[in-house]
Amino acid sequence: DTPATPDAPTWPADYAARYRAAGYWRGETFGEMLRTRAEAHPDRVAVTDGDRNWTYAELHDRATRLAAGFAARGIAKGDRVVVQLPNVAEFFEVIFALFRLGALPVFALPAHRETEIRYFCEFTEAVAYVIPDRSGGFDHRDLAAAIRADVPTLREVFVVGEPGVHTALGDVPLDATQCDGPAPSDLAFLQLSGGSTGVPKLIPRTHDDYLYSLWGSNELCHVTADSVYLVTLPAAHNFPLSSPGSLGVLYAGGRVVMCPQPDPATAFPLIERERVTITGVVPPLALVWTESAAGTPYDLSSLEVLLVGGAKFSESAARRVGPALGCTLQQVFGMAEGLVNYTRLDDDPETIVTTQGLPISADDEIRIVDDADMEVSEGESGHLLTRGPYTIRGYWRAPEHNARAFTADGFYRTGDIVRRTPTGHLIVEGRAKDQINRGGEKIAPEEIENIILGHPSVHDVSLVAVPDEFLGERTLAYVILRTGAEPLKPVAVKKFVREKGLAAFKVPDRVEFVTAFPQTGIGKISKKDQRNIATAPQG
Ligand code: J2J
Repeated sequence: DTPATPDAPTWPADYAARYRAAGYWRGETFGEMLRTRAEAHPDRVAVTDGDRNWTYAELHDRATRLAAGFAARGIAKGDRVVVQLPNVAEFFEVIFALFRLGALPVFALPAHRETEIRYFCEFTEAVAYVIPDRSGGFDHRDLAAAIRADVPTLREVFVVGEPGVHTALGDVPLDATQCDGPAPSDLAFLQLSGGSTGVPKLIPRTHDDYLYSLWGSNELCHVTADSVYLVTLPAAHNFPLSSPGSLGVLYAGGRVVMCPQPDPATAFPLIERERVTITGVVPPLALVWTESAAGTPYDLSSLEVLLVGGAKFSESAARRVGPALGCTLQQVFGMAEGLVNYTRLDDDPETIVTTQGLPISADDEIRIVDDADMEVSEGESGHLLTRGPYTIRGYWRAPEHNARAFTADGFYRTGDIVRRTPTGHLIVEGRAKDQINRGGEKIAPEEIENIILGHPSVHDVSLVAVPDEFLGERTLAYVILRTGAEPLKPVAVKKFVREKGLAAFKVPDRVEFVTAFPQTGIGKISKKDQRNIATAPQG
């Protein structure tokens, strides 16, 4: 008998032993974390969502009962459950119930549509899918029914709200079933990678490693039981979840406030009403908030820290944050694969506005290398490689990709180009991976190119980033039509992508028809030349 193939590479035993000995991995699980907090301060509010205030005792009780209900419905340790919820309190009820069972949430974003969800369900052999009834004007129940009809492993769809043909979360039976929970070294969930390949990769995070990233972040972001964190970005994204995010604040015994929309008209009144102390936003939102703060009638004085990350924050915009919002800017350069860097709250103001910070851990190993994997000289820019106590050693069920994305000795190739200042702060200079960063939302060109190639009139396509003042980057699809094909309008290409059922942010912003692509010396498409052509002055 050959041993079962593990789903993902993990830390070698000597590294795991070192991370435990150093006190990073404390042998806790998410289930235990919530239980101990609920015992220590049952009546403190854990989650605020509109007029609902769930105490720690209530959240724990709900999660416990839902875990039993899920178990009664046959969800077991190791099973995958795709969770696609907007910023509602039930998000935490569901994920803590799954954590208790050792079932793995697969964190979909609210923007994902049929193509992405079908892939997550098929690839992870998910047994269940959790959705809202409607969100952002979209009815998730029909999509869920279509996927359930096609994906044989998918037995259950649970709905927050009106269930339609599915099961309401509130109707899950509540029989108390005993089950062995997960071990601290077990996987807790699968997070999504920003991606640079045809299909998104899944990131396996353990209880041990993720909990370390939380309390490590809490120290650097000064999160305590008095902190009130506003979940401004989509709750399931790694940034608002863990940097220090909702889970960091729950770890500390603080309060999490759900923000249904990130615009100032929604967020500012919530900051005033709930006395929010800390939140995290992407650069385009930071710009909008900074501009709106001037004339706002709302009292934002409770806000102490604004984290900005997910994409490069321009120095000029960074300078405006403190004065406009009356809080400390904290830049964060993180990734769902692990490594997270923060500027320190007591860094001098120049460092805060010009760098993307230092790693959480003294044991985050950083290498900055050239194309041949040789270390560059100090201060030069190069590829960022990293290894450490909360950075994965491989993606889930992706051995071929892992061979490229990790070095033989386990460093993750981030695809980011950085340089290091004499104080060790990292500055993000660019990107080597074929990924587009549209205001923090990541797009893998290959995924969109494969879809556009499915259009009968299209011979070839190349998706590139073009600079954008607001979003940082937008997308441009260069399309070569088949000889003899009817001419197409740009909108027809966009419509084609949209109708395939993809997150709206992946629909190309611009489409241009060309007869050939610029080539590199060895005959590959030169995306660099295409980006340059796109930005060259016209005429
Ligand atoms: C430049 N590029 C950045 C920054 C991320 C905290 C914050 C962000 C993420 C995140 C996260 C950047 N300046 N400040 O998970 O916990 C780009 C890099 C990086 C990629 C990771 C967190 N902050 N980036 O954005 O997995 O290219 O995580 O490799 O979505 O975003 O994307 P993602």
